Amino acid sequence: MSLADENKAQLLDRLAAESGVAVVVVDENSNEVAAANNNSMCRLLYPSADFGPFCAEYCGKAFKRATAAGKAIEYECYAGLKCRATPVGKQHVAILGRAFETSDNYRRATDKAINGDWRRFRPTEFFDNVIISGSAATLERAERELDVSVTDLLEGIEKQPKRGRVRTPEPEPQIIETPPIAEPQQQRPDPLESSLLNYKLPAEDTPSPVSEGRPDPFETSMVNAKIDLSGVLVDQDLADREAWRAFIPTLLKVSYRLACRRILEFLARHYGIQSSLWLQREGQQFEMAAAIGDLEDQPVRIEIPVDDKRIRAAVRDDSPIVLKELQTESGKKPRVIQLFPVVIGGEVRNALGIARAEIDPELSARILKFCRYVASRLEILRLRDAVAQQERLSRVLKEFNEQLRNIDSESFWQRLTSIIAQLVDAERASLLIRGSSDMLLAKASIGNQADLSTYPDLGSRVARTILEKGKPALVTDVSKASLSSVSAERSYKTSSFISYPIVFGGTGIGVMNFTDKAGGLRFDKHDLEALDSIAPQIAVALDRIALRDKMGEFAQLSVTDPLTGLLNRRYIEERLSEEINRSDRSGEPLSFLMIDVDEFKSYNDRFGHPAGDEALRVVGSILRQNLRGADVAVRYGGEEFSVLLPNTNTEEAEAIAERIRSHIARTEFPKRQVTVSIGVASRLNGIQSVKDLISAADKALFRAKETGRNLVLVYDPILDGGENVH
Ligand code: GH3
Ligand code: MG
Ligand code: MG
Repeated sequence: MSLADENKAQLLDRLAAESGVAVVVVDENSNEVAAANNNSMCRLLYPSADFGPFCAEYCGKAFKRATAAGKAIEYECYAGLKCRATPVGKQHVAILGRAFETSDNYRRATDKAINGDWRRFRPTEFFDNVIISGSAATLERAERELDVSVTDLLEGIEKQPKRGRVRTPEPEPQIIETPPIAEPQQQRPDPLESSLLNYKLPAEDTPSPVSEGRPDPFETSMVNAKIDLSGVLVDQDLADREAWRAFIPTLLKVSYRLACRRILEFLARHYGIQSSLWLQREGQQFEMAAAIGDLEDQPVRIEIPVDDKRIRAAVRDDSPIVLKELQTESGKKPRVIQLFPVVIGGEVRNALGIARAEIDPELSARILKFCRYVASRLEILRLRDAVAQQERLSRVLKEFNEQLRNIDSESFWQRLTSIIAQLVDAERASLLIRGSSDMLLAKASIGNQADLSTYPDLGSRVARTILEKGKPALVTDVSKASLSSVSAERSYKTSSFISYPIVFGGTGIGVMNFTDKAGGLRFDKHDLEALDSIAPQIAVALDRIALRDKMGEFAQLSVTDPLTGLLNRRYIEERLSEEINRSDRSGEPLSFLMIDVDEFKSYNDRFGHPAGDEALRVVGSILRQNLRGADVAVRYGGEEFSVLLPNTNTEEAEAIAERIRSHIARTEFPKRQVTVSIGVASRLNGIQSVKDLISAADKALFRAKETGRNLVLVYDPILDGGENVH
């Protein structure tokens, strides 16, 4: 490596490390000339025959677009990754990012990798370095770092600066910002609690007449909204103003969730509003962000959509909407909520609900002004928290992927559980795995005083139901849910929990439970979303570990070959049937190689049996060097070997076989050159049994021998069809 190359590599590494995103430099032919912290998804998708063409539409055009624009351009690629391409010097473009900016995009990607088109990639490789970045600011910061010196350095290393060549200017390309593909909103399973109260507009409620001559708050820009707010302050009485001023700084110190609650507490203290709720906009609906007093005890669902004309009318008139309780216990008077929509930047973002039948107009006006004053600050908190949540997801994923490499460590389960608990801020968490005879076994627990493994019939309350249904449960208040009471020694600090199933190939294989959310808060749908984005990876990890444990049992039997240290034929036959079932369940491909040493009889005849043995040992070690984590190499017998390649399609298997063949062919053996012939077979339609798969690989191997040896051939139903070769 030349000095310039070394500098360049170090520089990119530093930049990538500081920004936490990928930094990839491409030349005018879209070749990646340097990369640091590249996204593992891109490493696999970019060169692949099937997905490369999609990448070509995005990163493949980054050079052209960014140089034509003469400045940084941004795009979100088909994989949902946010990228910023910026020219560095005249002959390179740096692509920064390759990062998920929303957990929704990330969830879509994991879904595709586990259940969809990207299933062919090995998940541990695919997710090895997935980058999640909370904000566009990260990319901008990284871009600023690509300063003049970087440009100089990159330009400096160019072998042949193409002087004198005039580049024909490309027509200004249209930069298309692809919005993430809209998917129907996932239907959340109903929380276990059944006692939600529904509030709707009463039928007799008539929309307020639209007042004339007032500016429509929906049209007000952000700037105007600020001016309005200061105007509001001027005619506010001093006590109010002082109190608000003192209150705001305390708000900015806490999380968004807590801030919503603090607002309600302030209203209680300052205006004597004992029962109230704070709603936030989610799409076209209002969702509960916080509640105090009577409304806290009884969860409330507000069913009026944000764009309802009565909401607009209420905004124009600065007056609340009166909502009546839909269902009441018989004989009870329906309760009433006064709902105040709160506009920020010309949009209804929040609403305050007050549980009162009547409200004094003067008080109502003051409260509304307070809400507007406070809501814009709250919006900042919400955005800050959203970014922090992304960053946390990113950190947790990194740790999670690092842990996957320590799969053999004793504390693996414990650490994994603790990492996932951090994601949802749970102080207590447990991981239960379905063992033999469907019993749930505790694999790890965090923050539990009691030893879970001593519990009789563990998980019978909730986890078992969740496992069967395969759908998570979010319980905000356990006392309202129809569950049998929890034994006292478990003494949970808060009344909210999540029970989340881990499903692989349609089967529930485990359950994670989270309780005691930090700060005494309740779990909410954002926690579920965070778990959704990591769940497929947990499933794959669990499945792999379960398999490894099973293999541990195999190891007790005599399944290793003493000469090469590889596993033997007995093992591979057992394992193959296991993997075929697995491939049926998960839909993952599966390939098998049959390898035979060429002309080995003459090797023995010339150099003796011990020399032959030594050569077989070398072949065994070359096999081992060429395999990936989940692959299994065995000595099938004599001078025959075989390799099982889980989650590997024919194309990849052929490439692996070719790597093995050429590695052996160029290795110096002690006596003379040794070569092998390899037959490749994959589980396609028609190949169902272990026997058929082995036989197909065998036939391809036979053809390789006939064709001239030192060769890899893939099973072909036409060429290799017909009678068995043996
Ligand atoms: P080809 O496979 O290319 O058709 O020719 P080949 O000479 O390898 O033919 P074949 O498969 O019939 O011969 C296998 C030879 O491998 C027979 C035996 O001398 C040798 N062999 C088998 N097992 C062992 C072993 O455990 N140690 C040693 N040293 N040699 C073995
Ligand atoms: Mg043989
Ligand atoms: Mg042979």
